[in-house]
Amino acid sequence: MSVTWTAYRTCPLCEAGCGLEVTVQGGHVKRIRGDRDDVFSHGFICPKGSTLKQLHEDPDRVRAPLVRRDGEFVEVSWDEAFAEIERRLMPIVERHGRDAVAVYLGNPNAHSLAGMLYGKALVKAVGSRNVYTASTVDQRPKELAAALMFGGPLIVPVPDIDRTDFLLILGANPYASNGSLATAPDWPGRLEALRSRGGKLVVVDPRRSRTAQEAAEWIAVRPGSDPLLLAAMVRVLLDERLVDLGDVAPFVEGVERLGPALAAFGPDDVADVTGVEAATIRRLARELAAAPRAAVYGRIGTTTAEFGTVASWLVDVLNICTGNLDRAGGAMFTTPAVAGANTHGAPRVGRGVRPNHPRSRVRDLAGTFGELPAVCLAEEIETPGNGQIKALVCVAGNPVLSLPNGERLDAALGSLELMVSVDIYRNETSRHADVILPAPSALEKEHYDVALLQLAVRNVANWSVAVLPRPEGEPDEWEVLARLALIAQGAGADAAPTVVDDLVIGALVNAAVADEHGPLHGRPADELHAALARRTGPARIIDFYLRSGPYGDHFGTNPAGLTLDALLAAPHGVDLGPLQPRLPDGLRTPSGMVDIAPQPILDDLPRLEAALTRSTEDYVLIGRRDLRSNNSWMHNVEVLVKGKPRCVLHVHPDDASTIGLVDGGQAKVSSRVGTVVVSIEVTDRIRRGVVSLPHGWGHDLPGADLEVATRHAGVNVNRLTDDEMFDALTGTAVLNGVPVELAPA
Ligand SMILES: Nc1nc2c(c(=O)[nH]1)N[C@H]1C(S)=C(S)[C@@H](COP(=O)(O)OP(=O)(O)OC[C@H]3O[C@@H](n4cnc5c(=O)[nH]c(N)nc54)[C@H](O)[C@@H]3O)O[C@H]1N2
Ligand SMILES: Nc1nc2c(c(=O)[nH]1)N[C@H]1C(S)=C(S)[C@@H](COP(=O)(O)OP(=O)(O)OC[C@H]3O[C@@H](n4cnc5c(=O)[nH]c(N)nc54)[C@H](O)[C@@H]3O)O[C@H]1N2
Ligand code: SF4
Ligand SMILES: [Mo]
Repeated sequence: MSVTWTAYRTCPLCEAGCGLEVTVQGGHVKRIRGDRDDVFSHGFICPKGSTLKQLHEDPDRVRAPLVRRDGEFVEVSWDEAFAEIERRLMPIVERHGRDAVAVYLGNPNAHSLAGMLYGKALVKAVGSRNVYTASTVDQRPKELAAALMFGGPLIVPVPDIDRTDFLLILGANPYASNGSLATAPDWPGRLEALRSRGGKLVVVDPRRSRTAQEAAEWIAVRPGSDPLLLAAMVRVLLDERLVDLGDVAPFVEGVERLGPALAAFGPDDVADVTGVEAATIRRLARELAAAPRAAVYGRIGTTTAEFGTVASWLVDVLNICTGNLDRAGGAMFTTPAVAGANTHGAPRVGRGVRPNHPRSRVRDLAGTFGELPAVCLAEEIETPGNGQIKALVCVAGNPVLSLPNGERLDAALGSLELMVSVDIYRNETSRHADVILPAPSALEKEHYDVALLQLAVRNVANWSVAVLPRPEGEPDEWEVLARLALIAQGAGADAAPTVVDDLVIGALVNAAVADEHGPLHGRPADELHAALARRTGPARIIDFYLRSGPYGDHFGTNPAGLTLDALLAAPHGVDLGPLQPRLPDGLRTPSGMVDIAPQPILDDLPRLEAALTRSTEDYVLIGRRDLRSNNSWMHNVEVLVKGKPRCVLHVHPDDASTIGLVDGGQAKVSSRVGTVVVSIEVTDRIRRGVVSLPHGWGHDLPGADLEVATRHAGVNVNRLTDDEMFDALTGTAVLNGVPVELAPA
């Protein structure tokens, strides 16, 4: 007899965090559908959500540690795998120092308890300056702008899309991506609701994306020129005396510096380069100022671009100047239940950002928040000298497909003395590993969206239990990271992962007890530890975060408050209400004010001014996402890749006829760093002079073990993107707006 039961959990695949209803029968997943009772997603699900079943059952998923012996991967026990790592890693540390060991943390770390709660401990234990993450091919410019303006990389205002009247989106396509740095299940439904309550959506994108198609207005900006468009809009507000800071006025400093800083960027100055008429820019600025409640929101198209930080800054300058910061229907700050960046510590007190730190060894590029730009990874491996990378620990990352100049990086990874991958697949990147340590499948893990719920458009809390048990003897992913940390620290391959767990919780408890402004100030640490003692691992940490957070039970002093037990009793999540104004107390800048004109960003404006006179004759390449892809790693799921190939180059009909490209034919696309040959789709859904190719494809490399993906290989667009193109302030890669040459193939 097989028992049937239903589990409710949050989908960990993208930032939307939809609630799933998982039916399990006889230990197997029978069906996954949207959880209609989920407090945030109300049953919404995209085509990827139900494929957690296929991912779990994928025969290619790595299920036991693999060690490379004589060029072949062989399965070994966990103890053997860790012993192998210790045996090979420690001599590298001894001979070359800690900087010889690099860490790369990929995107799924932001979606996992292991990555969020123990990733830092691993990085600290390795003790190297060579720390890289997917953030520098993604949102880092927004994080730097937020840190300078509001006091922390995660103190990012999110568009209050459920209550706004006017939403200006630049470089995001939530109909495909389901949103990013603005957590909301069912973006499409929320945008439709905006429209039906009479609101207006305007989309700025070189492509007529699905989101642009649904908008009242599509503005086909030239790639990379968003900051010019945004600067000109600010100029219109200033020139026409439309600036009105609203309730946050007393907490904003530096407004008087905007005018002089942006003098060169009037609508007439930027019209040619942006491809947007001056009259349109003026009208947009006026509409934004006139809307009762409005929000400006920029994403990947604005951050992975040459002036990513300037563009990210200007998005919020517009929000502030139109009185929309921190008000309902504007751009607001979440009050997360767990690990909020500004829900503990002294209000309006912060340490500031350390600019231009650390510096990379080879090119002397600026790092951010203790990380080096991912565009430096290949050269730091290739270039001999003190500090050269000899070993790499790659956790949940696929840099061969996700970083610019992928071919160079592919070769560089092949030259390492040691590479360890913590991954669920032997793919384009982990095929270079000497040891692959598998993470459990998502269904075998507990979950809480520690990072993404900090950026949610509503305050919610939701804990997910593991749906399926881990096979006997298989460690959880946090234990894998903890054991790696212990090895790197010199504690040995046999040290118990609980040592790291105890250190992590101990540090959190101590900090909370010492926090004069927190609810646990002065409480005996022992008492708190005793109250948490029923649990270990991520569950204990989340319990602590919940209980010490803004809605918590504060270990007894607020008995009705949140605890992990309370979330366990609420499998569809707990709704904590719409976003509330957070200023000024939520600020963590050294001045205690919003810095609307941070000097490091103003210092980058001469570079932007130089771009005003730049030639616009080159063809430029941009990316795009598809609802059924998830970066590089879900192409081994048949139901998601079947049908028409999606890795095709979009070309405007006029450009196609000029170059001699035909729909369904092939194009040779070349950039400074490489060439690919790819199928063409001729479409007017893209502006002239721009071509688009999605990332995450190119599954034709030998040594990977991806049966389905190999049959739908596509090409790696990052063989065209250039590791010498980056946002000056953060080193973030330019993945949109790469000059290319096109020819029929
Ligand atoms: N040209 C271009 N390039 C881009 C982008 C673009 O728009 N254009 N986007 C960029 C962005 S936004 C991002 S975030 C990066 C992503 O860059 P990466 O994070 O480097 O790459 P992913 O494709 O997300 O690969 C995730 C890896 O984690 C593995 N994995 C999946 N689940 C788990 C898990 O639970 N545990 C572990 N240990 N491993 C797991 C997968 O098998 C895969 O190898 O790509 C960037 N690259
Ligand atoms: N289905 C699916 N969902 C995903 C992912 C995925 O791979 N697949 N990846 C996840 C990740 S890691 C992230 S970071 C988010 C990203 O989420 P989004 O930022 O919404 O990502 P995209 O869908 O790529 O939308 C970016 C848009 O920017 C446009 N664009 C390109 N260049 C420019 C430019 O210079 N200016 C302007 N204004 N627009 C430009 C592109 O045409 C595209 O429509 O999505 C997440 N969700
Ligand atoms: S939108 Fe994102 S979170 Fe929701 S089901 Fe799809 S992949 Fe999962
Ligand atoms: Mo991303």
